Amino acid sequence: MTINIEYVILRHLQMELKAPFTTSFGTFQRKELILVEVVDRDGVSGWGESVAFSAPWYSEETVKTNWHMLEDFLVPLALAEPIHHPEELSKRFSAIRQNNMAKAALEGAVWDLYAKRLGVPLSQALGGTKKDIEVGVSIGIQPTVADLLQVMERYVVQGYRRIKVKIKPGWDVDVIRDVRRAFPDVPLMADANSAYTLADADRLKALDEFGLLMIEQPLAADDLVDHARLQPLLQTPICLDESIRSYDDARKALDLGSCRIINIKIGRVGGLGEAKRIHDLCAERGAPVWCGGMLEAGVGRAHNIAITTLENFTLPGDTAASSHYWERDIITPEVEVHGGLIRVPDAPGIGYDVDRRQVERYTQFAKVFHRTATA
Ligand code: OSB
Ligand code: MG
Repeated sequence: MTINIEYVILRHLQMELKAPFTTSFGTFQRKELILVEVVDRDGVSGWGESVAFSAPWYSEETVKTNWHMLEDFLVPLALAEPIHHPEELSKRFSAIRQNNMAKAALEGAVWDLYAKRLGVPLSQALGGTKKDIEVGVSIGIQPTVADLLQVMERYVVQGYRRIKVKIKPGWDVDVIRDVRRAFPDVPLMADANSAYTLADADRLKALDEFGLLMIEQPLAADDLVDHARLQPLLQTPICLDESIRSYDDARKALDLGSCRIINIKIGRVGGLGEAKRIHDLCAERGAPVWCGGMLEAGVGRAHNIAITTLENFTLPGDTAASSHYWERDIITPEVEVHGGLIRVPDAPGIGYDVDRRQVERYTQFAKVFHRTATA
């Protein structure tokens, strides 16, 4: 197949979160995001979403650095020549170091277009087989433990398949003890977003008694070595998030024993192709994976659902319902969760319609990039 991209539209959106979301590195009140639309000669559109945040807290990328990378480097590469497969575009992008979220946003839009041209759901184009996916929910740090228990209750009742609680020094062992007392049987995990060091090993070890499914990213965002020293001290499996930015990072982490589980975020690893390669490697090595979240709007959520249909995504991911974060999402239908399951859409591409009226409502500015006449 040949994909001829005629033009690309970058839109800068701003969406208010229903409730502030707090992690060990800061609080989010709203989400700024870049929506990427690639349009081919027949007027078919593919959609991607940059998951970078406004500030460089989670990683060094931001909405502005993503816009810069897309405008000045990545979009020109996508428009330069026809594309025969999304992987060909990833290869073109490999000449540019890092900037994985910017790459993933455009690569994801081309994957959507590619699947639409094939007339198959994106999940199927990626090799996924599941018809439903199991999901959990991530709960931010709350003002009090009572607030946390109240919020948790809501999601447990709704049937989410596991609950993730954010922790940081001073909001950890005591909080998890109270949570366990209130919900003895709920599948539970904790995410530290790099808030600890090896010196805190005893504190992390104290979490062992609560039967957590895993502890996510306890140590530094760029570390594999200290995690490899920590893991043998704990019964709780370590899951890496921030530390895994590529297939090679995943390979090294598994070789070193830095973790037993990997959280795959499409943006963090540079796209659906790399996400799939990490998935395949983990399947070979017997390490389960799950799909993380970046407070995505509907387009990003749809991509997460598609990749989660691959076989070795055996643990519930963070792809909650649209209504968990948004008053009104940018896709129709919105992502719905029933009994902790999302039904995988079977329409071509991402399988949800982008609601252009909502997109316009949230768009602050946009820019169109045309193929140069000679290409
Ligand atoms: O570490 O997984 C994370 C949100 C913002 C930044 C980092 C993370 C998170 C979450 C929420 O845990 C994921 C989601 O619900 O989208
Ligand atoms: Mg995380």
